[in-house]
Amino acid sequence: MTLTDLDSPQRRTGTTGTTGTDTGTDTHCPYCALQCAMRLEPADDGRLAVQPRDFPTNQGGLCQKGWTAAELLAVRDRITTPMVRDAGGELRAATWQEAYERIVTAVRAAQRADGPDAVAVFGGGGLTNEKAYSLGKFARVALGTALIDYNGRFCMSSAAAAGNRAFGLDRGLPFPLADLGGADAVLLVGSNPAETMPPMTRHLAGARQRGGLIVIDPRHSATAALTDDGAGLHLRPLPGTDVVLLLGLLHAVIAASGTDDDYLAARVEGWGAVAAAATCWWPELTQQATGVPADQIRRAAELLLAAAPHRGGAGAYVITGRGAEQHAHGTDTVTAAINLALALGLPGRVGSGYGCLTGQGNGQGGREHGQKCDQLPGYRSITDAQARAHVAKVWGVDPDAIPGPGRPAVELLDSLGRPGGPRVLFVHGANPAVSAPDAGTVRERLASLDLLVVADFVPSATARLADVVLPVPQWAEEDGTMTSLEGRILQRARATDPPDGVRDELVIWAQLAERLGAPVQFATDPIEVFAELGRASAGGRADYAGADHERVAREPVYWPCPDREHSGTPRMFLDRFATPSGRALAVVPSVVGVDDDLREGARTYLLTGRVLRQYQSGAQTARVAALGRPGEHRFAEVHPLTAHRIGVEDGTPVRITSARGSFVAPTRVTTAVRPDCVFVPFHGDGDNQFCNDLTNPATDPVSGMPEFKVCAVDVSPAEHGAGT
Ligand SMILES: Nc1nc2c(c(=O)[nH]1)N[C@H]1C(S)=C(S)[C@@H](COP(=O)(O)OP(=O)(O)OC[C@H]3O[C@@H](n4cnc5c(=O)[nH]c(N)nc54)[C@H](O)[C@@H]3O)O[C@H]1N2
Ligand SMILES: Nc1nc2c(c(=O)[nH]1)N[C@H]1C(S)=C(S)[C@@H](COP(=O)(O)OP(=O)(O)OC[C@H]3O[C@@H](n4cnc5c(=O)[nH]c(N)nc54)[C@H](O)[C@@H]3O)O[C@H]1N2
Ligand code: SF4
Ligand SMILES: [Mo]
Repeated sequence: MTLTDLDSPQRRTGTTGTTGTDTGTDTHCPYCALQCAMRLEPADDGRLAVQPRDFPTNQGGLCQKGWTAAELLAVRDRITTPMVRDAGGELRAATWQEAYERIVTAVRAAQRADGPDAVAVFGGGGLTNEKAYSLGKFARVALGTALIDYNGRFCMSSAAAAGNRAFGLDRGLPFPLADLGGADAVLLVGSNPAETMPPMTRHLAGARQRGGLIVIDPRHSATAALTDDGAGLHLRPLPGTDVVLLLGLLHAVIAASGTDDDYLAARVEGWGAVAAAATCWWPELTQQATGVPADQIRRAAELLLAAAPHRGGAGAYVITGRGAEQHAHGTDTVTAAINLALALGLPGRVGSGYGCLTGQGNGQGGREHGQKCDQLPGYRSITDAQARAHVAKVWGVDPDAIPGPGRPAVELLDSLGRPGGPRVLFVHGANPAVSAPDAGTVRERLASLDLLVVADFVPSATARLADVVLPVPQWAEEDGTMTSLEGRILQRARATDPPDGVRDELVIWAQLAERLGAPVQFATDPIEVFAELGRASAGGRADYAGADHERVAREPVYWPCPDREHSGTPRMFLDRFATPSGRALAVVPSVVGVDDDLREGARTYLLTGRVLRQYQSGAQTARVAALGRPGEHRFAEVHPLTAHRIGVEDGTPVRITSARGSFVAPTRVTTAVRPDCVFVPFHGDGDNQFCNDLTNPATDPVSGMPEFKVCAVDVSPAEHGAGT
């Protein structure tokens, strides 16, 4: 097929031969970063059926989302034709030719009037490595814009920032997940894998058996419940006080003369100032600030110490999740968690470590190949002259033609359609109308654009606002690679043909690039794109040069893997960290409270997070009948004392109001939340649940990550006006 052959059917690559057979295809789940291994087998009804597959991360397990994933391929409202908004304001079916013409005309007009940055791109952490890479190149080379960022900014960006600062490199888990199984203690800070990565909890069994699972969460989450009955400890801080709690834990370790001083002397810089910063946080003061009893703080420190390698323990891990990170000072909180791990001599040791649990399917790879506004492929910096020269050579362009850094997601979304801001936006693999903070304002910004282009396979809330919708294949209908939470590159093989009418995004970008007069051609075969990505990443921090589709299907390949002979790097930092000195950098964290804090008229904290059977905005999982009835995942967890105070019972609708918006949901009375908090899942319910209309767009100064996890709200019975 030539690039100009516009209305021909979707290019067919066929399965790669390494995993696809008549009886099934080995692949991985379409959803989260655990990337559980599965096999898709033809079923009697002509559809595909999911079978779990043994793999080190999921050990043959799948959660309900994985089990039902094949239903996604048959959703009733699948988009199979391009759509454009007509003069009457309705979306109607169109040809590819017409859709492309609309796009090219609008891009040219906007850029003629306002320059290259009149057009912006918003990507996603679920895109394959090949697509993440091509999208970054499309933005910089074909559109010539600096303005690209993605929904991964909402995800683990504070952990990435803290990891880069401390270790000189960010790989979510710098060790295989299965290593956790041998540890005596695992500290989970703001992470709820029992709901968000259920098969992962198998790796916590060892720590639980030895009484060493410690969970820090204001809620008695399903994961906190795993610490019950002597399996460990649940520490329940006031939201947003984790940084103090972690300083208090460090204080207790120091007070017990428990720091690994040989390790600190040999492998860490800046320790003196960090130790000094912890001196004032003795457990009783920490209790006052966080609400966690001092004896629990001491007990947690003892558990960690007993597990630490320098004390003869079998090993310990400190792991952060979104509860620690999604705050206006989440980078500080993760830094405090890393400091605690350094004190115990954990990072860079076999059987111990610090890591963050990446979230989206390709949350790891998606953040390495150029979707971030300040980044080029291979985790290179866009401001580094050498990196620009290297990537420019691979792309066949002049280094000066590559734009500079753009704006991080929250700032980018807020600038849409404003004077001097972008007037055209491309969205590929995200649903910000539901998932961005202060989503009501984001929907207004999206509506104010000259042209919103959304590529998706379902009519997500964002797609429904679009002027042009481009239908794309999904997960099992395309070849590509994903990088899992442990930095392992996986093949996601094509198991079935996409419906007629949809077009692969690699083809879409190539065709648009050609129409926009891009100086170079874009490859459309995922194997070719992966090879190009390998060359672009060569010598960078996330070096994929030694990997290819066939190799990753055959054997474990963890990056960095600089050449074919290299065996990859399952465990990092064993000899040195990736900082210039080779030593980890201990940084003093600031202690800053919640940005939108409690006050008269807003006396309760709204916490947000996830439930087991829904994924993200719900664009995909709300369409899978087996995952619940409509409305089932819309609820507000309210403590019995709060319920009594405001006069509601189980099932009564409550109105939750923040400075930005309001949201109604049935009450679920439970002691799982603290009396000063309510918890709401942020998932869209058939795309019409906007709990993010309430959340605070304040961002972390280092990472740009927004404070999704906590803001001040008023809670009242829905039928009344203002509440207490
Ligand atoms: N079922 C399901 N699984 C998923 C996803 C999904 O949407 N649904 N999404 C995937 C993605 S992209 C991600 S990022 C991961 C997220 O995985 P997790 O980080 O495990 O998920 P969350 O529910 O967002 O947040 C975890 C916990 O943080 C707690 N929390 C809230 N505020 C605070 C605080 O101030 N301090 C502390 N310590 N904890 C706090 C919440 O009570 C919650 O239990 O899950 C992945 N897996
Ligand atoms: N209040 C609150 N808000 C949050 C969070 C929270 O904890 N609390 N968590 C945040 C986090 S961690 C995350 S990761 C974000 C995620 O937020 P979203 O960006 O909303 O994530 P998804 O729902 O996965 O949206 C992905 C969209 O891309 C489509 N899609 C999937 N694969 C492809 C593909 O290959 N190509 C294209 N073009 N489309 C594809 C899907 O159908 C879906 O519509 O939400 C954030 N928002
Ligand atoms: S845990 Fe994640 S990868 Fe595994 S089956 Fe569930 S959603 Fe899929
Ligand atoms: Mo995420």
